[in-house]
Amino acid sequence: MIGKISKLRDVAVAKIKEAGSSAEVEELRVKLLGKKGELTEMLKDLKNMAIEERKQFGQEANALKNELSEIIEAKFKELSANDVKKSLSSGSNFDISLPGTHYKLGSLHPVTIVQKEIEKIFTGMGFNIVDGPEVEEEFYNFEALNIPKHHPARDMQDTYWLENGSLLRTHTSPCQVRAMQKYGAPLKVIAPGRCFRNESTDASHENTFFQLEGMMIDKNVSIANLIYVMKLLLSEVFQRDVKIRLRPGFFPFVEPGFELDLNCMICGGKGCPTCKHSGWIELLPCGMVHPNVLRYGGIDPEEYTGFAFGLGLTRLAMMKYGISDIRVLNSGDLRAMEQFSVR
Ligand code: FA5
Repeated sequence: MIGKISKLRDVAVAKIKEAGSSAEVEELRVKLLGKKGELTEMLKDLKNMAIEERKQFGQEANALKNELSEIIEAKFKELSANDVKKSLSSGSNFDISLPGTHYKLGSLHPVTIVQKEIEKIFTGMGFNIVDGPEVEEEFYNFEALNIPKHHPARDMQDTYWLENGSLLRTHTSPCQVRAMQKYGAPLKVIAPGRCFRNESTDASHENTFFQLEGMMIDKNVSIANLIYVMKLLLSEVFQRDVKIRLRPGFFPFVEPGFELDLNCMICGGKGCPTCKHSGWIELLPCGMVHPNVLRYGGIDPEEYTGFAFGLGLTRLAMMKYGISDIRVLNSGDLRAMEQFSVR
């Protein structure tokens, strides 16, 4: 039996050496080592052998299996290297050493990248992410935010009305009331989303842009909590200290209300078209939730207080990535978008 093995070895090694193509080598591999291959067939005789002979035959057969596998592998490599050389020297147009066709993967939009970063920061603080409809009811966009019909505050947000009386939401603040009604207090939510205003566009205004609403309601929530969270948000997004200014701001749904402006990162505060030559970008209005709004949300203002903010997400992306004109972000121009590519 041992003689059979060495005979098989000699024949197999010679045939593998002679093989001229990968297909031939593969055929030999199957013929020798495959399930019905010659070596496998030989091993079937093991059961009829005496113990001593079985041990020796088993060892020899295993060693041959390993040796042939290695020789076959080396032959495959040798043939494929030869194929490349042949193709390069034959003058053929087909160069198999060229890399394959490269299919471009898409990349995330800068606003989406910043949105995801902020979602991570807030979910880390125990906030939930909620959503609201872009086609909104007048009640949620205005009334429930303490802006009754015919109130001059409605003029601050020129609105696209639909024929059925609904509107394209002008801000993400309607999500505040929807979240309060759905989840009650205590509440910690953020609501990123698209907003629409009938505005003429310029370097920092679009008619379609993104905001990210935030709201925290609990017992004893104060302005100190609000300022802490605003500072944390900005330092996490920019990963450095940024210059801001806080000033009083009027929004009927908060009292007191603030405007939080960011020192313009396009011009470093010197003044440019992006900041309308003021050196500051209106970014993060915020305030303590008005008792009427809490009531609309079904929450008792005697028991709970809260803060809310409405971050200009598109403007934040502009500042973070140094994009001086907001219109680039809605342009669909891949040359601009791909620069921020994070997949
Ligand atoms: C509001 O929309 C309020 N709902 C924000 C708020 C929420 C205040 C909660 C208090 C409490 P304002 O109209 O200022 O506020 O818009 C908020 C931010 O959205 C602005 O600071 C700005 O960064 C961004 N923004 C507003 N209009 C546009 C626009 N046309 N294009 C791009 N960004 C805009």
